[in-house]
Amino acid sequence: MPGEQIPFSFGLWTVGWQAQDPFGAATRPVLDPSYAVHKLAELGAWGFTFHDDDVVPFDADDDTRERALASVRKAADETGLVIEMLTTNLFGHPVFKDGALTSNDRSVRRFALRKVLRNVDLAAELGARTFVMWGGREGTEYDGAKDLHAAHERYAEGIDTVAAHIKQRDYDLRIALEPKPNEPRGDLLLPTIGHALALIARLDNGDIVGLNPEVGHEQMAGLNFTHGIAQALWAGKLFHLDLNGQRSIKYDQDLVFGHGDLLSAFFTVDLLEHGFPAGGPRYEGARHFDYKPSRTETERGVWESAQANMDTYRKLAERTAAYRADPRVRDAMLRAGLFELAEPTLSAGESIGDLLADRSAYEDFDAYAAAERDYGFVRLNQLAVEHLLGGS
Ligand code: 3MF
Ligand code: MG
Ligand code: MG
Ligand code: MG
Repeated sequence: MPGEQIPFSFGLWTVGWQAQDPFGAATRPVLDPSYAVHKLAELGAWGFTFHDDDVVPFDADDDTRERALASVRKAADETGLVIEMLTTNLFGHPVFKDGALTSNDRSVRRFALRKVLRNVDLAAELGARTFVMWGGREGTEYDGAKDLHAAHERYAEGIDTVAAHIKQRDYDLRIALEPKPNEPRGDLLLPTIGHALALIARLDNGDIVGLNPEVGHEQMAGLNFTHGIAQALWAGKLFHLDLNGQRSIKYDQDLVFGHGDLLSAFFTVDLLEHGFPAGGPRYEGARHFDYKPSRTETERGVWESAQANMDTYRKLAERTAAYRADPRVRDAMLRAGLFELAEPTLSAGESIGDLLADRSAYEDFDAYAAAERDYGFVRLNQLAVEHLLGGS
């Protein structure tokens, strides 16, 4: 990662979205991928990512594929932008209408796997270090429509096969699963970070499989994104990120980062840029945006919205740095007991027997006195709000 520069990257499908939605046609023309790469470079991005189908049409013959890829590769060379992640479109074509790796139709599952493996080879060739797998159509509208035990078996089989291929070819590549609770299916498999972590724990090749959590996806499930990525970090599984904005539990909005829950975005950036207060694992990957320029925007608004993601993130990086450095915040953190939590509950070498024998822990413990403790969490949060609003 470059020293001072925050490594921002964008999916080509974000700025390239033509803004078709379930109720209306596209409002913007096709954006040439290599043009988009040049524009992102001008705006100060560090890298970009794409689905196979973002660059190469689904039905393309080999020559067309080579030409399309050569043009994107040339754009990367000319701009110095890094192709840091690749992913596969397993949701757009009608063949995937009942899923890909978990389609009831075995021939579709085998086709999906081949599409992924081909794209894994491309990712390695282009030097990407992360391979994202979002199961956009792995799910159901009706609970009786799928054997849910078999579906999890097939999902694990599919991911394990991709991971085994990466190992067999000795690629420097890790898989990042992207959870999402629903949309486009009524219910998706691996709906949240926690569900995905539980599946990874049962894989044969889970050592190279982690997560690509998306802000809006967790918030669509009513969950706290910062808590989610904190658990993924704790588990050593935060391989990549999709940053965007979402306003509460509703359809997938894909707003600009910070245009949803701004205070939550403050603490997300605080964690990503400054780590846990008492130390611990840090996120080292790209600050990757997966958003959609609103349907109302022309090309001008597309680039304004791309810029807005980076500007907001940068401002939050500054404001959170000021928050961490503020002596009043330090005092409030001490009052809140933030650093006490890093101390193990049992002392070094203390046995369960020792704990049971420790009268001060129970028999002589004054629960009523401890209940009087003043944590001052509101004061701490108000200091965060003050910094978010521009200092005090
Ligand atoms: C959908 C998404 C996807 C994934 C993408 C990357 C189209 O809500 O977030 O974007 O991020 O497929 O794997
Ligand atoms: Mg999304
Ligand atoms: Mg995403
Ligand atoms: Mg989204």
